Amino acid sequence: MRERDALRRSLPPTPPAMRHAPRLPTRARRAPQPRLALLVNPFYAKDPRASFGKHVLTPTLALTSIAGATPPGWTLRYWDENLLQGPPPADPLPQVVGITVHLTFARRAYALAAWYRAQGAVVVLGGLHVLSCPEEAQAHADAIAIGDGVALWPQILADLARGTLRPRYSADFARPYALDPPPRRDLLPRRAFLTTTSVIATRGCHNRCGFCYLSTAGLHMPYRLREVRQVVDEIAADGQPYAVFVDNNLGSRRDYLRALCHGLKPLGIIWSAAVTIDITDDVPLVREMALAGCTGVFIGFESLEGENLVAARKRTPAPLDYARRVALLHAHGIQVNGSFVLGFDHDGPEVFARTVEWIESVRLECATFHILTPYPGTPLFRQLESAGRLLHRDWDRYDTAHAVFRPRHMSPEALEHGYAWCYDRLFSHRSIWRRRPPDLRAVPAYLAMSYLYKRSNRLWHHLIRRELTALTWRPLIELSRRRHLRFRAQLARREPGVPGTVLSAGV
Ligand code: B12
Ligand code: SF4
Repeated sequence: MRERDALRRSLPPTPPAMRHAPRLPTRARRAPQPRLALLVNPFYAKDPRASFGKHVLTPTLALTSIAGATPPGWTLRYWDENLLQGPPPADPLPQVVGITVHLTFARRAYALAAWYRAQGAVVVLGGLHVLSCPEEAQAHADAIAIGDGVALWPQILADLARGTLRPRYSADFARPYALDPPPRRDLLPRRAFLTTTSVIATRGCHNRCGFCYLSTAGLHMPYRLREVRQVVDEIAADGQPYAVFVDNNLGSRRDYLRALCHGLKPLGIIWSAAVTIDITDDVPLVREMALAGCTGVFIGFESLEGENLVAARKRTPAPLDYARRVALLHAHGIQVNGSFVLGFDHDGPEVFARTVEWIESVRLECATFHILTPYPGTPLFRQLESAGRLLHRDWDRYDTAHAVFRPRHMSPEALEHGYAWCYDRLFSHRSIWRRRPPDLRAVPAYLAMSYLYKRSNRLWHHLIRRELTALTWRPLIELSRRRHLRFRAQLARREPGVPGTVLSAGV
């Protein structure tokens, strides 16, 4: 306990706006404006150890996707509480408020629902947490949407207009993706995000790891692909230099990714995506990704301990071979943001130093740490619950920054302490410097990006409030894009299979 307090003291003070949702003012019941719909992304507390910048990297795609499916005749408004612009709009009062719910911000979503309902608006809740805990969500809404909101939102609005709203709507994620209309990115405050082009090409994953939300009981999410043309047109229409794919795993179907790269190449933009490390089995595909603008991949390494991966049912190459695979991505100018889960059953207190030292030794440009978190409905949740190892069900703390279960080889406090230590070490000057690219020409851009992303939390608060995110970040993106275009011209001239130096200063 004393250790934890010492850690808290070592943190710079977090601005209250990053920790607490805005107060909801008292308002009387009144007549809502017919056919006005408001879509809300609720506030969540930010972990002061991690970067505040990541919360304004891209907007949630859930709300813009639903917005795209809104029938004609409705006026739409979009509100993201994490942009720190004060309490959400209520004047005029919308007829319907759609709120997206993840478990970490479920409490805030329910508070918003109560506030809007008390004034006379109809509230619809949807999102991952509604799917995992429908009974809980039902108590807070006029209607809940379980599953694919793009299919359900038009039905909900039609029923509402007819006065036949039902309390519960369900849809799986199996309908053809080509039917989905393009997301309404025009509703977004464009200056507030690094890029408004968060985009999705596929749904699902070839894996089903026991801790992943994809293994939630009742979630039917077959691997679905969108038409390459649809995805490329959507990206081109948004006109941004950088796109972020929010797919669970863009590399699950290699033939598809190859075709997508072919379509993306002429756009001349840069992009990043989550893939599994086995993508490096296919070196020509990695090359095609690089030639198509990929400057960064987000990879769930999860653990360097093979037994943890087996227990989690993650099919992945051996951790001993990870370093070679990372080097291969680097040789193609692709930066690696690794995701690591701490607190598995085969993790002892040595896991923290071992993980960070490995990250430094292979020069991962960035990494995120997550305390193992059992999401309700997953095999991991059932396993820990039946073993009596869950500490509580306070969803606010199921944010991967808190230990919510009893780890096998350490105390919950030691796990939280180790997690915080990992971030402190990763964001230290020493670690940033140790992970610099070997090519000196790429170092200034790497340092600028690292310092802005990892060591500017106090600044981020102001940038977010004043909607300066795009303005501040954009020059670095443009620099990365230009370096990438030069790099890829060289790569195209190189014989496939010949490793090169890292020139790209990608995102
Ligand atoms: C982009 C992203 C982020 C971004 C932005 C998140 C945001 N709130 O907007 C950033 C980087 C900030 C982020 C941070 C975190 N994230 Co995140 N993130 C994602 C990611 C990759 C994409 C989300 C997305 O846009 N999906 C696409 C949309 C279209 O899908 P969808 O949300 O499921 O929405 C559909 C339906 O659910 C439904 N629906 C959704 N909302 C509504 C609302 C209404 C009214 C209706 C009718 C329907 C509806 O319709 C939609 C269309 O079909 C997902 C993984 C994934 N691929 O989904 C993880 C994910 C959502 N994140 C997760 C986590 C754990 C976090 C963190 C807590 C991790 C951390 N410690 O950093 C933080 C904190 C954020 C928080 N407290 O929620 C988990 C959530 C687990 C859970 N059960 O809730 C996920 C699933 C990743 C994972 N594999 O575990 N994240
Ligand atoms: S590989 Fe990643 S996205 Fe796929 S099931 Fe495992 S954790 Fe989920």
